[in-house]
Amino acid sequence: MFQKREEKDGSVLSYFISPVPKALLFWHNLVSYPESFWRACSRSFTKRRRKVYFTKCSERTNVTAGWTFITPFSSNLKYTGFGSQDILIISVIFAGISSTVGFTNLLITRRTLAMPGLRNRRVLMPFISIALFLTMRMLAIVTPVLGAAMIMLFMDRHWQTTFFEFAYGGDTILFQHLFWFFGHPEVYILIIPTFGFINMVIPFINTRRVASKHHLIWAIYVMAYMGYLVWGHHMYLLGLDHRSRSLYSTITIMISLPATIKMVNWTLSLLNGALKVDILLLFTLAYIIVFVVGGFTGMWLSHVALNIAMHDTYYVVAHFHLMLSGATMIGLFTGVYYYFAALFGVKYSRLFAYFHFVYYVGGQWLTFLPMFWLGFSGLPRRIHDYPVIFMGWQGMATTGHLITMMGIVFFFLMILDSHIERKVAIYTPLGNPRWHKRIQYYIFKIRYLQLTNKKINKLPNMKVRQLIQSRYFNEYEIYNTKTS
Ligand SMILES: [Cu+2]
Repeated sequence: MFQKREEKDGSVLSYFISPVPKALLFWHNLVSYPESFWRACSRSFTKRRRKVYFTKCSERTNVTAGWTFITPFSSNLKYTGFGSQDILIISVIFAGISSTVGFTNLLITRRTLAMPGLRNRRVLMPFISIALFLTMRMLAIVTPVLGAAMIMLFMDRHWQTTFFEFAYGGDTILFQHLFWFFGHPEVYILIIPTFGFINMVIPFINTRRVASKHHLIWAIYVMAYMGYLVWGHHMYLLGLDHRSRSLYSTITIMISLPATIKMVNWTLSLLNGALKVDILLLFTLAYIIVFVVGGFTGMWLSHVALNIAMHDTYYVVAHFHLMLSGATMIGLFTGVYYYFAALFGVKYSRLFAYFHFVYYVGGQWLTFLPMFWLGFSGLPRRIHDYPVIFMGWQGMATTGHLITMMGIVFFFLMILDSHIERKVAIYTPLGNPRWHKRIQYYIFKIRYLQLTNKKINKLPNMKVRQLIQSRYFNEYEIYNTKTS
């Protein structure tokens, strides 16, 4: 339409020859045809437009397999040519080697250098150590599976094996089983350390022990071990038989039990304490709320019948990112604020930490709540365009993401500002509650000795005084204020 009208008024030649700057000619077009504003911005030249078209299409053939390496596309060079897919596979193998070196180091250190008699679930270990140890063991189980799957994929592409090639006796969906056997425990590997952080932070902000810490430890163990049995809930629609699907669905729903135990314990711990109103408390509350919302939306997805309706919609994206970029990141930030004095030697800047909290958490809600509605409306995921009817919610989600990014900027500004103002860290929470208790005990003991010595010194008889002092105190604990 744009082209036709331009030809009709005969301005095509003058467009190329005239000394008038092209920008001004654009202006003429914009004034004449206001409805073609965005066209003038993005499609000013037909050639350029064609180039963009080809670029996008060629990129899309390279990434057809997606980040989950969907197999007929990722395992055969005729779908994804030599290039980005191979780089992706090799980099995943390298990352696997890297994490293998990491967890091997830590697990062997723990096994060989721990003090005699240390057991995993004994309460004197800090929660964060228990959580990290558990994630190391999970990594040790699932990383080799992913590495093997990646090597099989690479061999299918370049060395004529047919692990995933149906025509030659391979199994196309075997890869998805291997991938999600890694993929589901992986999200638990990401979030279990934040359980450890929150378990550590709640007694600190609350000046009260966390409720039933054995159940909290038990809950993360159960979540970790059950997490190996539910990978099929990512594959409800690829042709699993219904018995398997109900099994995966049931176990997935069962995982909500330990998760609920954790939430209830944390909420009950917060009820009866003397709360320190601080950034840590804000982050902890946000963590609990975001985790609960993300978990409940996950319960919907775990159900087979509902999942058929919601599979590959924005609903899944919203649930998943509310758990990861929402709950996990908020938990990590909680850990950073908790250990800030130990990490940097100064206290964090409260003002910027508050801005960080408000922008990050607010941005997360603004991003992912609209995505739930978009998913209910049936908008599929992994698209680069959408019907204009969804523009309102999409705009809200985009705004939310920008606000989240401002939150990240405030996080770095917080680190900068706390180093500029250099406030003295009065306490250094090193993560061991017994440390605080022992300091408190010494303070109490010294004060007690001072007061009792003062009373004893008031006694008139020197011999009685000395008798009592020698009976109840050792030589270092006697404070003589009188000499006679
Ligand atoms: Cu999963």
